[in-house]
Amino acid sequence: MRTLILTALLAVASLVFAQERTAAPAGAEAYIISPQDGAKVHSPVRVQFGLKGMGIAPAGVKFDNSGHHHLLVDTDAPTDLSAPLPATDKIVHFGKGQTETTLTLTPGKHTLQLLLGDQNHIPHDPPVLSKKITITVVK
Ligand SMILES: [Cu+2]
Repeated sequence: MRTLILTALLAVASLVFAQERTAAPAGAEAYIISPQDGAKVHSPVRVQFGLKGMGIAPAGVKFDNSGHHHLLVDTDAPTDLSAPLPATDKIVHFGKGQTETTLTLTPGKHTLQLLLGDQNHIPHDPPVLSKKITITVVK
């Protein structure tokens, strides 16, 4: 009986939890327009963000089928996508709705990936995550 109640509670909790994530429309796609995967570039690097099937809205603004970009620099997306993305030097928020940035990077290989977040910086469901690209910064 106790197990049953616990199971029921967990089911309700997961439902509530799931509702906190904003749904992404089918076919939504984030992608890095430039630089291209495998490119050799000089720092500072201009990075341009692309988005298909959704619109850009600043953080804090609730608007259907929209979000703002986060650039993952030399890191993977967090495994728990139900929480707001932290703001670190490897997870850069573009909460004003920016669609490009300029990064200062050390020489060598770096990875870049885009992850869209909703008005609360929480990735959508399913997550709108670009392909991860690798670039090489040359001196
Ligand atoms: Cu954000």
